Amino acid sequence: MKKIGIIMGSKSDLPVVQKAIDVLKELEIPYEAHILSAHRTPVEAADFARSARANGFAAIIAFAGMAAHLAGAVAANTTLPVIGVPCKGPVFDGMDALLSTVQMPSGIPVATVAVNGGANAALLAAEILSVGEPDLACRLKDRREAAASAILEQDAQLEKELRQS
Ligand code: RP5
Repeated sequence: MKKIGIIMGSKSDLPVVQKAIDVLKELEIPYEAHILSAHRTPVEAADFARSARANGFAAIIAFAGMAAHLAGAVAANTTLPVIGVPCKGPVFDGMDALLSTVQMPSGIPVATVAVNGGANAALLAAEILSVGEPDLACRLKDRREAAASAILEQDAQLEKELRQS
């Protein structure tokens, strides 16, 4: 199976990145995670993106906060799918990173998920990978069904509690 690349602009993004790692591990998807910044290590970030396809990656998830141009800078250097995760910063509650990540000019797409949306980014990467991986497609279906069952159980429990109160 091909790998998912995870890159974060700073180690301070790790709590959001961890949500993605947890999902990839649960789905048994190989991944590599690196700290690579579009402004602090621009050469290394571009090198990673340029060699990603040849290095066996299927998609890249880029996490960054503030003036978050990491996902766009990576997307500029690869034709692999790039998923951007805007991370909440100290001043604008993540709105700065959201707009910086989602508002890519035409021609270089970045599939942007919610602010701090690490889990959904990993699920989207898994769905991309599952096109050529039937076993992974089954694991994704099972996960959806388990999540739906949990909600239906909660619903039944809530109904019971409300009847008793
Ligand atoms: C971005 O700046 C990083 O992705 C991080 O979210 C933010 C702040 O970085 P640190 O100052 O915490 O290293 O490049």
